[in-house]
Amino acid sequence: MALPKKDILLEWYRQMVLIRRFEERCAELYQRGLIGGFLHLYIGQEATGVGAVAALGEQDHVITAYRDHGLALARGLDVNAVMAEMLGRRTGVSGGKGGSMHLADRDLHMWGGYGIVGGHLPLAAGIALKIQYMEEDGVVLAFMGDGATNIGYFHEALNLSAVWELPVVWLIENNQYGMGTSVERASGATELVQKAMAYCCGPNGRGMKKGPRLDGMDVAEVYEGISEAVEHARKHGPILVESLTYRLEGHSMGDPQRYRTKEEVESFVENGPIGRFRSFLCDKYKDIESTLDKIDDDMLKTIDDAVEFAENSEVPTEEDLISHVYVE
Ligand SMILES: Cc1ncc(C[n+]2csc(CCOP(=O)(O)OP(=O)(O)O)c2C)c(N)n1
Ligand SMILES: [Mg+2]
Repeated sequence: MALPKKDILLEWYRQMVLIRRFEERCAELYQRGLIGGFLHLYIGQEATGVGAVAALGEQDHVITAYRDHGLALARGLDVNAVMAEMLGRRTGVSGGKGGSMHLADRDLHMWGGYGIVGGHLPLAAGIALKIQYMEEDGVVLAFMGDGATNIGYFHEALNLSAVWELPVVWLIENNQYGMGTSVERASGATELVQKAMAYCCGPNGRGMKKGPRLDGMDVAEVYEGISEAVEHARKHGPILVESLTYRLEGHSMGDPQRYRTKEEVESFVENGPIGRFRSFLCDKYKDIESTLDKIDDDMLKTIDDAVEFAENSEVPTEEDLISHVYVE
């Protein structure tokens, strides 16, 4: 597959920097008590989210677990409204009632943000069943962590998607840990994409396709791999893909990280997705550095503006507490 044009590559760079700066600022706001509840950062995993979402069309759908800020921004949710949601404001994408783990937008087919590990996977199958039933063209891209592949919901959802030949790309973001437990300590199979084999090879070739293990730190490789997977899902049904990545911050804020060494984390910082893509762009295009610097500056300003917007927005009212309980 040919690499997309320069303006698209620059857009990927912009999105990855936007996500990184957004989350660094969220960490500060959390320390200051302006963001409450839990905060799970996506720092280190940006290439997986940006590359994978870039492979989708408008008709397609995204669903994920609680580590959802990067995917919401990559899917094009307004950065001001996402920041407002983080601060629990009325102008937030979920009216300030969802917060960090529930970033959703119906029009953009971004279904959120779920806190129960694996709990969103049957929902992904349900969205895909609706697409199939209504004879629509969409595909569901369902992100999950490595830890979620050990949960019952994962197996139920994958099984049904194979039986019904649903248009789903199941994407495991293998960041090597589920909270403080490494993949080796939690999963019988450590090459997680092998789990597709339990649901492949049905009658007449029906079933789950075992997809690739992608280098999740390389945005272009993820884009290419997920583009092919989306095409497969649209034509033939479900496919399981694994993206090998790394969470550079703790599981959530306040994680003492006793389960890994500083040296291990450092080795991934050096080879992080943004620096790596920046070097790639600088090698490929002469004189691009000033363009990248400008993007860096613009994203800082974008985040400043988003925080200002959020801080100046009102908090939900008492009436908001009981709104959106039933469909109106
Ligand atoms: C059913 C359930 N069990 C346990 C938890 C507590 N918990 C929250 S996150 C997490 C780890 C999940 O790891 P993984 O799926 O690899 O996602 P990551 O945090 O690495 O993105 C656990 C066990 C939960 N939220 N839901
Ligand atoms: Mg994990």
